[in-house]
Amino acid sequence: MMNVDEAFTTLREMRVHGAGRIARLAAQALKDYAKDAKARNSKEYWNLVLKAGEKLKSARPTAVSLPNGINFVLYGGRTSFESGASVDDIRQATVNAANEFMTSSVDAVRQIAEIGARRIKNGDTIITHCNSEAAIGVIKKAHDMGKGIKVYCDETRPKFQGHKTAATLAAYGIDTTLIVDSACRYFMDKAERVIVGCDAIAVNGALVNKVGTSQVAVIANEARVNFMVAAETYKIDFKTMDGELVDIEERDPTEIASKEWMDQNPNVKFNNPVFDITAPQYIDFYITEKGIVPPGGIIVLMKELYRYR
Ligand code: RI2
Repeated sequence: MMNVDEAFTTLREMRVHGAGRIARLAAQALKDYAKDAKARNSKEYWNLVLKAGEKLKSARPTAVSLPNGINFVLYGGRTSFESGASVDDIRQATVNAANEFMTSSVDAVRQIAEIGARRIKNGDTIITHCNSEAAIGVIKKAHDMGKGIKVYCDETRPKFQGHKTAATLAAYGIDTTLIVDSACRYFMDKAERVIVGCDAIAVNGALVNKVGTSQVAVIANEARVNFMVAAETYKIDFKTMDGELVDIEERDPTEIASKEWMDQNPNVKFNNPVFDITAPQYIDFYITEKGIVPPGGIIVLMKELYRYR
């Protein structure tokens, strides 16, 4: 059990990362809060829950799974609140929605693994970037199916989440090689497929994912290597439908240079965006829990899921 402030700090400091995991952690924290919050009446109770939800949503700006997960939970509670229900009934509706979100999020990762693994052929060499639960699920499933795959993992500066991916895949018995990000083009000639995760999907089918993903996609396109994205549908960013852009999280420069080096080089400026945008023309398809979707099909999914925005 984690209170809202602790969850906020855990997310902000990236002690838990990965778009799916952060959404589930936030949904769990909101559920725990909703379970215990004390109020004299429904309006007061609902305002408290809304405020807690807003705080959690603000912990990280880019991974839209976070606001979408929270909005799903709030949708459950709000429907009950707007029907004039008692505090206890709204409480129960909010808790139920949180449980539903967490269960369906885990299920989605499992379904994506099943669907995506069928797109991997025997003996494929795969490149992956960063640390994505959904992408790892596909790779593991292909291995379980006896496809004899080999994986190159970009180390993924600045936080080296690729090390985590490499450790996970190697421990699972998969032939795994860690490479530096700048060696990606060198190894692309050896690959048949790239598979990455997703932090957000825009209305035009563009992918927002860990910085460096767009370079990998352009290189894959040049080498005619299949580029696939493993993405749960709650990573669709509804605000892009109204023309809003996805905020790109800029993190502390100490992630890319030491304090000591900065002091020695006071005229050097720093930029540390942690996500970038891959244009739809570089993406072959998204693997979602609802099936394979080309970038141009994202708008159809958006319309279907719009009520949770
Ligand atoms: P899953 C991560 O972001 C990476 O960008 C990764 O590709 C994406 O979330 C999706 O991860 P961060 O939280 O939901 O490490 O597939 O900044 O695990």
